[in-house]
Amino acid sequence: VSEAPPVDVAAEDYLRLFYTENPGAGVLRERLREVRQEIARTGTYTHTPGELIFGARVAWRNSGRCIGRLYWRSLRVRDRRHVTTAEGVAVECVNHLRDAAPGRRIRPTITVFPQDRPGVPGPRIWNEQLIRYAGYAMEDGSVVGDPRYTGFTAMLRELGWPGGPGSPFDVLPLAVSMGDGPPLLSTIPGDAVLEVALSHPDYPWFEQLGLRWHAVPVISNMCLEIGGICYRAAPFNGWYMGTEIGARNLADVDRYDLTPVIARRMGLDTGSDRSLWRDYALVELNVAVLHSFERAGVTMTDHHTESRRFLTHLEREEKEGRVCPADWTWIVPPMSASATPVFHRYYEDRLLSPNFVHHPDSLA
Ligand code: HEM
Ligand code: NRG
Repeated sequence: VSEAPPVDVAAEDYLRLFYTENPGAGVLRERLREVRQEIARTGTYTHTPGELIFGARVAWRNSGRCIGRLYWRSLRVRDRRHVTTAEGVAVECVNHLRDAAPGRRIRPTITVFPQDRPGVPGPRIWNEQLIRYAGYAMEDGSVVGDPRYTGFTAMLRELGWPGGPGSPFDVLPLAVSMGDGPPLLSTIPGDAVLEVALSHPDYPWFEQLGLRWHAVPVISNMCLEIGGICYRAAPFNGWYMGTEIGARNLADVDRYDLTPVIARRMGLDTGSDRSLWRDYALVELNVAVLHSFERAGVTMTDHHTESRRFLTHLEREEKEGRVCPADWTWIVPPMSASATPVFHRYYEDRLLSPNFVHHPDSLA
């Protein structure tokens, strides 16, 4: 792991990029002088709204793990750098949820909260995503809910969360702190949590499994890094690709582990790996996810469409003369990999800035 460059070097690199790609923005030299002065005076500097918007979009463009980058230019940026209390951050997170999916049509959106300044750390959102389901560890060793969040759920209970009703899909409260202080817990109002109940086009029994998932993935524990500035609280969302839910969240053995349940309901021979019962069950689970979101009118993509779009994006980036960093192990979908075009090639992967980064001390 290499050391991060000093803030003035990172700032200059970013401002060069900004003025190169936004020729109408003005004169680089003048802005550089201003920024250097602000750094000398305060130890940091403040992005203009235009620098923030472009920086957030390019951070998405540079996210080598994201297959959804074709529409990076359309990212909506909610500038909430004036919000300085944990209560205010929680309120704006809820507003983000409402604003990102008006009428069930999801719009890629990021909300940016105050940056870290010397002696004045910005807010932290402890949740991995704004909406996640509790995992309750039972005495018999089983888990009710999402096993990925048993530790986080237990921590919230120690911090005073009484727990939800105990369903497999209890939405966790938000935990927001200013710097490293203790977090404020707030319940997300039900009307801000868009969810889709799952049914299958051909299996009437599927609906009785009582499965559901939230419509909007809002990653909230990554740092938006632009020109040496850390926005530790900058939750962002696009829409789901069906396999994230159907081939991972509901299917992984250490998550909801539903393939055996579905295979048995389908009457498959689960005694032999070679019957490929897991594969049949996975396909039907993924059919159900795509069908249910479609029926509910909620934006979602499938892995074939998104793979094609990603290759279009790669081509466009190359035409623009840019390297498009991509991590094969994340880009290739978790099912039917070789049936998608992204499988059949290699990519250049590079760590470019701006970007979204995981800080080692993030809790979730
Ligand atoms: C990762 C799809 C929008 C930034 C991913 C992954 C998928 C995906 C499938 C891999 C997730 C996994 O395997 O767990 C999409 C789709 C979008 C979209 C379909 C629809 C518009 C966005 C937006 C941003 C973004 C708006 C940021 C502004 C990222 C980042 C990762 C990622 C940083 C890596 C996350 C990590 O390291 O844990 N995306 N994405 N994506 N995406 Fe996107
Ligand atoms: N796999 C995770 C979400 C990761 C990001 N995926 C997106 N991002 N689609 C899950 O919750 O299943 N996005 O910003 O749209």
